[in-house]
Amino acid sequence: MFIPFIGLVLASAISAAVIDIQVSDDNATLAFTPEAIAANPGDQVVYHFNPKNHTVTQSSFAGPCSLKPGGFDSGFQPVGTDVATADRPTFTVNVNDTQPIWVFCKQASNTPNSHCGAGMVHAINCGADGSPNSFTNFKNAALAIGAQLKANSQSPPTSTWTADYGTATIPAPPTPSLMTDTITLGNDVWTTTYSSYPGSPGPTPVSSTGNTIEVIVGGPNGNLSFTPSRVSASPRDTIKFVFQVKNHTVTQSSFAAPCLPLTNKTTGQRIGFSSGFFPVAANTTDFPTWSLTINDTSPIWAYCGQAGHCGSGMVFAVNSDESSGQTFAAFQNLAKTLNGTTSSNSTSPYNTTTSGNTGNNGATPNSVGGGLIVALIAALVGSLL
Ligand SMILES: *[C@@H]1O[C@H](CO)[C@@H](O)[C@H](O)[C@H]1NC(C)=O
Ligand SMILES: *[C@@H]1O[C@H](CO)[C@@H](O)[C@H](O)[C@H]1NC(C)=O
Ligand SMILES: *[C@@H]1O[C@H](CO)[C@@H](O)[C@H](O)[C@H]1NC(C)=O
Ligand SMILES: *[C@@H]1O[C@H](CO)[C@@H](O)[C@H](O)[C@H]1NC(C)=O
Ligand SMILES: *[C@@H]1O[C@H](CO)[C@@H](O)[C@H](O)[C@H]1NC(C)=O
Ligand SMILES: *[C@@H]1O[C@H](CO)[C@@H](O)[C@H](O)[C@H]1NC(C)=O
Ligand SMILES: *[C@@H]1O[C@H](CO)[C@@H](O)[C@H](O)[C@H]1NC(C)=O
Ligand SMILES: *[C@@H]1O[C@H](CO)[C@@H](O)[C@H](O)[C@H]1NC(C)=O
Ligand SMILES: *[C@@H]1O[C@H](CO)[C@@H](O)[C@H](O)[C@H]1NC(C)=O
Ligand SMILES: *[C@@H]1O[C@H](CO)[C@@H](O)[C@H](O)[C@H]1NC(C)=O
Ligand SMILES: *[C@H]1O[C@@H](CO)[C@H](O)[C@@H](O)[C@@H]1NC(C)=O
Repeated sequence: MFIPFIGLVLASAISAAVIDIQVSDDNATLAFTPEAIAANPGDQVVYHFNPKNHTVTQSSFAGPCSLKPGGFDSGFQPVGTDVATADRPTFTVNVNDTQPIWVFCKQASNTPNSHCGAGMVHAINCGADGSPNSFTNFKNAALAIGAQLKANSQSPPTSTWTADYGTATIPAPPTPSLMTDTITLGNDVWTTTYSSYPGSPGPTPVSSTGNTIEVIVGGPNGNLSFTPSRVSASPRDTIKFVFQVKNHTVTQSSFAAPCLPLTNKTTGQRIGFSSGFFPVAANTTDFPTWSLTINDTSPIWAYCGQAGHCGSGMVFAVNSDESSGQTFAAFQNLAKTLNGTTSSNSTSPYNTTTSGNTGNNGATPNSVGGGLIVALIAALVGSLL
């Protein structure tokens, strides 16, 4: 009865391996070497700390640069350049199963100098290349967080945000956190990296086609609104705009320029969506529609391009972060302030500025994140075809 038990212990002791990982190197490279390994239950992974001041900290696939609740953490291990290799500290992780283990260095966390954001991450038993939880996807998510942290740090302090035209100060944009998720929908499994804002929906589509959300554009008695004027929508949802009598559009803008088409600040090219004009005669009963697919959870701002409509408050938002200063109401007030007939004299919710300012705040961190997200979504859509 005892003999098989001893046999088992011996077998596992013989097969257990010790796997050495270098944490940085004598050139202060921000990397673990090797970056990704496979290990069997019972194996020991020994991390060797090299000069500078690093950590071996467990994270999760969804949050590559954050301590996983209950996860392991070596703490900071400062090593002088004069310390001999044999005297450098180590940290050992015992592998208990074949589940993936995600690791990062937490030095300078949440700053533009984040080691994790520079790609200093490591994985044990991650998915194979091409699979949703591959090391490549994990490291790219960490690098995206680093890029976002750098972009955020370049944004001016709150007091200097101004509208792109006119003379109004505006609330600072919300700071998104980049999240990575593995999404399963039927037989499709993929990863997505997305900007998460407080109150924004998650990246999980309700189905491969999403929900349809109906929005009335205009309405009886010369109604100059979108109804509802703010919606929450998940990726793959469709917003179906139903055009009422008159001649409206739904055209994408930005918070800082509420009544102008969204453009690329560098090239001046229009990059946003627009329905174009939908003239609807007074006796119409069958109202034309125009649909927009939602690709991510970042805030989307839009307006009606018909003369005078935007300035009277005919604006629309998807997934605006209502816990930030950039709420739907603030956006609508800004449109009225900048394009309304009473703009120059009306009491604005924002202080108007008289000093010459650069008005160059359109290069928001959002646009950096947004471009990235669009690219990832495009890749996702492509992979599903
Ligand atoms: C450090 O960099 C030098 C020069 O690029 C290279 O020759 C050397 O192999 C590197 N050392 C390590 C430990 O990577
Ligand atoms: C190592 O880094 C941590 C976090 O930045 C810091 O608090 C600590 O003082 C550093 N240790 C040394 C010896 O530089
Ligand atoms: C393996 O199990 C031991 C004992 O429960 C635990 O201390 C250790 O943290 C586990 N390893 C990992 C990677 O979770
Ligand atoms: C809003 O005002 C700006 C600046 O005067 C102007 O360029 C823009 O065309 C206006 N937008 C609309 C929809 O009237
Ligand atoms: C704007 O255009 C430049 C040059 O083509 C491009 O590199 C950049 O990614 C664009 N930005 C956005 C937000 O589309
Ligand atoms: C709709 O409005 C646009 C812009 O004002 C105008 O060019 C177009 O002629 C209008 N269409 C109709 C049928 O009134
Ligand atoms: C709608 O009214 C216009 C004139 O205002 C008329 O020319 C047109 O025939 C009417 N259409 C329908 C479907 O009744
Ligand atoms: C989502 O992507 C599609 C296809 O690229 C594009 O036509 C659409 O305008 C995008 N939606 C938004 C809200 O940008
Ligand atoms: C509005 O401002 C203009 C100058 O910008 C001024 O001439 C006009 O008297 C003001 N109107 C009111 C009602 O204050
Ligand atoms: C607006 O101006 C008043 C008086 O100059 C100042 O006390 C207040 O802080 C300003 N508000 C903002 C949001 O800048
Ligand atoms: C347009 O007007 C607003 C108020 O100004 C109402 O809240 C909306 O319900 C109305 N929309 C429609 C389609 O009539």
